[in-house]
Amino acid sequence: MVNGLLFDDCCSAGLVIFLTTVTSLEVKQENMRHLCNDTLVTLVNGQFPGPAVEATEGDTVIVHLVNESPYGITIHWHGVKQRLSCWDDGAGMITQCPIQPNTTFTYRFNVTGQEGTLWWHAHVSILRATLHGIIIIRPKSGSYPFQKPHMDIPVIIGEWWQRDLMKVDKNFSNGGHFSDNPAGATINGKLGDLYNCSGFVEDNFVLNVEQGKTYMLRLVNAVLFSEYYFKVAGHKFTVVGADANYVKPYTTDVVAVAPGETIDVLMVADAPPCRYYMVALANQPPAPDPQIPVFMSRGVVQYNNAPINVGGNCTKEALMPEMPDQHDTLASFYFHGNLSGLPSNPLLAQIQGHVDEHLYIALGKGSICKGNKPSCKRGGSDESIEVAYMNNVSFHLPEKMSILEARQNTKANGAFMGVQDLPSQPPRSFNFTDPALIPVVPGGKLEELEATRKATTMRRFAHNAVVEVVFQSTATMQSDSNPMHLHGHDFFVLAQGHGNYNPARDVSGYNLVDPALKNTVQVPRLGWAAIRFVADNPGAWFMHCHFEFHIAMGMATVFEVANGPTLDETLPPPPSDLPKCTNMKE
Ligand SMILES: *[C@@H]1O[C@H](CO)[C@@H](O)[C@H](O)[C@H]1NC(C)=O
Ligand SMILES: *[C@@H]1O[C@H](CO)[C@@H](O)[C@H](O)[C@H]1NC(C)=O
Ligand SMILES: *[C@@H]1O[C@H](CO)[C@@H](O)[C@H](O)[C@H]1NC(C)=O
Ligand SMILES: *[C@@H]1O[C@H](CO)[C@@H](O)[C@H](O)[C@H]1NC(C)=O
Ligand SMILES: *[C@@H]1O[C@H](CO)[C@@H](O)[C@H](O)[C@H]1NC(C)=O
Ligand SMILES: *[C@@H]1O[C@H](CO)[C@@H](O)[C@H](O)[C@H]1NC(C)=O
Ligand SMILES: *[C@@H]1O[C@H](CO)[C@@H](O)[C@H](O)[C@H]1NC(C)=O
Ligand SMILES: *[C@@H]1O[C@H](CO)[C@@H](O)[C@H](O)[C@H]1NC(C)=O
Ligand SMILES: *[C@@H]1O[C@H](CO)[C@@H](O)[C@H](O)[C@H]1NC(C)=O
Ligand SMILES: [Cu+2]
Repeated sequence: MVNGLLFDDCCSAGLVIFLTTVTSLEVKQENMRHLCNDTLVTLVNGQFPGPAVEATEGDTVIVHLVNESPYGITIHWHGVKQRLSCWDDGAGMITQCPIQPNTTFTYRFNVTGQEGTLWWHAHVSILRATLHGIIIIRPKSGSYPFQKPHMDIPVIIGEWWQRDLMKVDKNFSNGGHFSDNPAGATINGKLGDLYNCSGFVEDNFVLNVEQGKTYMLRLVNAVLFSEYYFKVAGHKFTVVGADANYVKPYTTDVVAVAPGETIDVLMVADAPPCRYYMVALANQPPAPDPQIPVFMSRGVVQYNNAPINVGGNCTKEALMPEMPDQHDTLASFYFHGNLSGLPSNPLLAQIQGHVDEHLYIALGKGSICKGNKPSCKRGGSDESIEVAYMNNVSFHLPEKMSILEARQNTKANGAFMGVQDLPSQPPRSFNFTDPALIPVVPGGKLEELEATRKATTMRRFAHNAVVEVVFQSTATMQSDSNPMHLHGHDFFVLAQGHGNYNPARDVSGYNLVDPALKNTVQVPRLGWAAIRFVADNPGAWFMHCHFEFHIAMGMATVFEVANGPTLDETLPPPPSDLPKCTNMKE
């Protein structure tokens, strides 16, 4: 058994984990100085981004979380399948109550049957802006389905916020405020030289490369808001993995990575030995959607033997890549459309045949009256607030007990805590993707959002049920895309399209041969995406949009998966030190 600290040359101290490792993450508030301002932020082990968790497939990971922050915290291991360990999933009020200030909790889980890049982040909730880090799972055999890269490089795209995030969260929960924006974008915690103040220029992330060598860039989008395009001037990528699943190698010069997604690419250092910018640029739908500032961070790829100043064939300035337009969302559509999986996955046969459950989920926005009043003024009035919904129900996070604890306390099929069924389809069909329905911000016409309601919703699936979900983005949610994330399972992405989903036309286009396996699907703006998975992991699994303001506004539900007939298909009882809601002081 070996464990130790390793400083990889790119960013932060990592924890190397073989077999079993006990490691500590200490959550604390500290000041960090950027853009001429000290900002109080919540960090793990004083680092932004937080430390890497590095493991080998099949390992058991044990993490002691010490919470010295003033907030209740949970940590979600994003994309870790958590087979039979739903209690350790770290979804606040879904699988546990928060770890209270000055208390600790130990997460234990296995990383079995997955290889590649995942990440961890706080799941209560907005604090994940600074509480996140990469998870790297390397193959046990040491061999990849492609030539072993010379080096692994985490590339974590983040945002730097100079606001009180708890207040921002409150604003989101009360309908969203377009003034609540980050101060800038970051690559591995660095804002880069596009950001400066009073003559002081922010540091770039610098990647030193050796000519002829192949680097695996492990991209993580950890931001609260936007999908990002990523390019390196003068270089191409071969996409080899997404969400800790290998994909059929796909060559491109631009990567699109949505919040919650991870993309692994190989980059050969085969350009003349100069300096090249790597750029992360946020995209956004065009007007009439309300516009936020352009967020762009850049780092530098520097060849070891490159002359720093003029000399040889290099220009003085590093070369800038030509980025897609910030309003060009088609580049994302094509990038995601070109991802396909390796056809060897054993679950593939199961989803090719009979489907047990069909869900068609419209992702939209409505309004509710404040203070439970039966009627009120809408259309931007103070009497109502805007909320996001799935099939016209906006998710209400339980307050007294976690869903999983309630499940444990209830007999097999009993109802609990007034949890309602998420409808299988939108209660009323309308032209979901008609741009005329895009609510326009103040200054234009007032928002006219229909009434909706808030409830804690769930769908219950029999053990091993084959589930199909079609997500429909709607114009009521502005014309945003929606990165939908499921806990506890990977799913196959069968198809995506623009406009309204139409089964008579679209089912025949499903890819049942080599679909990509993911935990997050980017549902295109004014479009749809279809997924299937086998509900084989008992527990209560959060399913939500990974845009922070959408989840804060209620775009979420829970998928409950029944225990199977045998012990190794049954969720064990909770760990004895699990923070119980009954012990919480509010
Ligand atoms: C950052 O500091 C500058 C100079 O002190 C100040 O003008 C600016 O308002 C600050 N920005 C934020 C977001 O606090
Ligand atoms: C995780 O792996 C360990 C070691 O193989 C095993 O003892 C344990 O039961 C596994 N845990 C789960 C939840 O499968
Ligand atoms: C946590 O402990 C520290 C140090 O003992 C103390 O200053 C702080 O008030 C405690 N926080 C809470 C929320 O109890
Ligand atoms: C929250 O909304 C209020 C009211 O619109 C606004 O004044 C404030 O700047 C917003 N953000 C924060 C962090 O409070
Ligand atoms: C500061 O940033 C602005 C805007 O990106 C840029 O025009 C200017 O040249 C920068 N100044 C320095 C000193 O880098
Ligand atoms: C500079 O470019 C020329 C012509 O492309 C090439 O022959 C030469 O090897 C290059 N020199 C360096 C140092 O890369
Ligand atoms: C793959 O990308 C190419 C070029 O961007 C695009 O023309 C094509 O439609 C994409 N394929 C899919 C299935 O999306
Ligand atoms: C939905 O709206 C779009 C855009 O206005 C329009 O092109 C399309 O025909 C409409 N579809 C239906 C079924 O009315
Ligand atoms: C949503 O439900 C409300 C009642 O809660 C109803 O008034 C409204 O018409 C429904 N809207 C849609 C789009 O189904
Ligand atoms: Cu969303």
